Amino acid sequence: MTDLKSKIVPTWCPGCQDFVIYASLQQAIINQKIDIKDLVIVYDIGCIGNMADFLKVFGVHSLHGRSVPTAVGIKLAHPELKVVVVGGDGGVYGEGLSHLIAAARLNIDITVLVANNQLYSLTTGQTSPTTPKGAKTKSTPKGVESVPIEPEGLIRAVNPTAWVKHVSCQKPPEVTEAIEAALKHHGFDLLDIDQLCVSFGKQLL
Ligand SMILES: Cc1ncc(C[n+]2csc(CCOP(=O)(O)OP(=O)(O)O)c2C)c(N)n1
Ligand code: SF4
Ligand SMILES: [Mg+2]
Repeated sequence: MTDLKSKIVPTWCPGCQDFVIYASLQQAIINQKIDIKDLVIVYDIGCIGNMADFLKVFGVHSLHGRSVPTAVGIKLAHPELKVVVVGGDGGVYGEGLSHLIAAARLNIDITVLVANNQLYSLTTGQTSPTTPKGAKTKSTPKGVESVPIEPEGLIRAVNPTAWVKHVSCQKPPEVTEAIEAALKHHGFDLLDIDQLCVSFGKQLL
């Protein structure tokens, strides 16, 4: 696994479950014997997007909410590449939701991995589209009034053939297994990964 790590030590908070996704993704790439020259990872912005600095693979650290269209562009230009998105719930389900739906409807052959901590964490814990109703966050001190979006159902509604799954960082082997399955699948994949933000999300437990 040292081959896939960059020289930069991850800056995530101690105990952040982004470490689980980081390790699982590396393990899945190794288990699936993916040749690094055939892989591109497109990172969104946010704590999870900072993985761009910690992995030694070809990649693009894109804009907040624009990782999916960047990945779609790479895939259309180079269909032979395996293209993976690594983003957060704020970027992929918030600012980038219309791009996610468009890519899913067209069944673009990309793998979207979402670290769903139900918060905008890099900016210190504002509510995101998946924050549970009633939850108190920095931007909703009286509790979130709206219901959270449900990504799996949303994607299945626009593409019944899409590969969609939800796993939790509480069970790291399942995260690795699911990433491997997504990497093997042809067509659009969404893996929603429940991830605890230990600094701003303990009240969501
Ligand atoms: C277009 C744009 N809007 C807002 C921001 C500020 N911003 C940076 S990271 C972030 C939150 C990211 O949340 P999420 O995507 O869930 O990732 P996390 O930090 O939770 O891993 C925001 C709002 C930005 N960089 N660009
Ligand atoms: S703020 Fe939250 S999501 Fe970001 S690194 Fe710290 S624990 Fe992880
Ligand atoms: Mg988030």
